[in-house]
Amino acid sequence: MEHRVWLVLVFVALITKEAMAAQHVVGGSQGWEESTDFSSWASGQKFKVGDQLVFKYASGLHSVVELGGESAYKSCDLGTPLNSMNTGNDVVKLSKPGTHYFACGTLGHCGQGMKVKITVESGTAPSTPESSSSSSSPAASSASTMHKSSAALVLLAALVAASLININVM
Ligand SMILES: [Cu+2]
Repeated sequence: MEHRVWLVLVFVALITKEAMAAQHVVGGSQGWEESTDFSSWASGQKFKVGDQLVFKYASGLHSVVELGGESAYKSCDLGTPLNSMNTGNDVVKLSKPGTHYFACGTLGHCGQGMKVKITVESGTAPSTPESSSSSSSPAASSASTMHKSSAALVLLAALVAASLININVM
């Protein structure tokens, strides 16, 4: 009996972890391309701390440059990047909440719209829903729905666990 409870707990922990971290292929099936509409792609995603971005493109045609802030992003100023990558399969781990700015380093591409702004929610601390007052962040409302959906999943897993235990007892 004791063992079974532990197994169930491990199972629940695995499900929860799976729900917490995700990999986002930037631009979806179109990938990192001039023709992709990155703002609509990004608006359909939820980015959490621990998630990964994957930039997929033909190496040599494009590259990935991480920009320092909003103004560089708006003006496509690629002069002082935080990071740059060019393998064609570049993985970026979103290790902290906040906004990350990426653009293509190929001349002219950023100006053509080949850039994306990623807002990362602080989704790893579900026990502090109110205290994290990220002021004036538009992500605040979606962050709370995120917490709700993860809580629902944990609850579901707990219900499954409870039913397994009950069956075993009987
Ligand atoms: Cu490009």
